[in-house]
Amino acid sequence: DTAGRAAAFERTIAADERIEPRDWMPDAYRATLVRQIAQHAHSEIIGMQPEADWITRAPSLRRKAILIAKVQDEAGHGLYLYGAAETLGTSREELLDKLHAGRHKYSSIFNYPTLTWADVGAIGWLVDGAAITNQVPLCRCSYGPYARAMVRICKEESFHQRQGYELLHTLAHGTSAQRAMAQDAVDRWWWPSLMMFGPPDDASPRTEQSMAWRIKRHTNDELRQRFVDICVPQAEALGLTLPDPELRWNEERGHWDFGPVDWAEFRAVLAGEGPCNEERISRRRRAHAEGAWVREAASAYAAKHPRGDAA
Ligand code: FAQ
Repeated sequence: DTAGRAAAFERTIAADERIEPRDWMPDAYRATLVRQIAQHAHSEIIGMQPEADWITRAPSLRRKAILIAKVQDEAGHGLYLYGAAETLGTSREELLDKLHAGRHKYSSIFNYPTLTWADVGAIGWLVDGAAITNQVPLCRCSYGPYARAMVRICKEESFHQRQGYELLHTLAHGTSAQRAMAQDAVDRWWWPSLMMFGPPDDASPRTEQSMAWRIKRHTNDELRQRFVDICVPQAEALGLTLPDPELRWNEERGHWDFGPVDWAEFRAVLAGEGPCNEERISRRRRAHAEGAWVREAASAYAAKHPRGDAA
């Protein structure tokens, strides 16, 4: 009966064990996971666009090869995540339709433009850095398939983060024009990276329930603080500054204090008014339409070669 199954669900959560696809789960738990995993998956594939703009303009063959591999990894992350959402009974097609119709969110960060080559470095260092800080705790999320997808994604994200850091380090130690380009990129990406963690705790409607279900393990503000604490010494090592005059070590708290985030800007980006919202979604729709023949061919092939047939 439902009461018994609900009790079993609660026991599994309380024991810090994993919920698996065939287990009973409350409808709201399922809906929350689909929402978060879909938003995450969409972020991965929309997130390919800002950096892909620099593939043809990468300054060397080595940098080009690295960037192609990184952008390809993001596509892979999208696939793991759409796969995790499928285990909850929602098809990839349905989720993509909602993204294309503007009914699903993706991370605010990908609505900002990549103006120079140094932005590729700043994205790796800050955006991938923020993503890892947020995602490492998700490896212990209560839903098994999402937690397992996160383990693999985090390993690849760490590599991406090092890539960005190394790129920025090279620019920061190059000519004065290269140094200025690196600093300008960090100035533009810093605040939007802090927004990736979501609204402040007192304005985050989802946190409490998601923490109770052990989907989230920390609040948005806790992770944002952790990220700031990680970045301050890294910026120093890079020889770059973070664009916040209020950054100050707080001995009592044992953390870096930082200035106020512009939440009005965050809300505007979520409402579709960021610098690149329209461009990102129209390019995604176009890519999907242009890929229709690939999906058709793959389905036709699958129909001709039943499961288990060697390709
Ligand atoms: N952008 O109550 P909360 C990447 C929404 S990393 C847009 O705090 P929650 C890697 C939120 O969904 C980026 N929307 O919600 C990469 C909710 O919407 P709803 C993706 C945001 O879920 C790197 C509403 O605001 N990572 O892609 C944002 O408890 C480089 C209220 O917020 C993930 O998705 C935002 N920044 O906490 C790829 C991680 N923040 O549905 C390419 C998984 C909040 O109520 C290149 N997600 N919202 O209307 C999470 O950890 C959580 O969903 C949070 C939000 C922490 C993002």
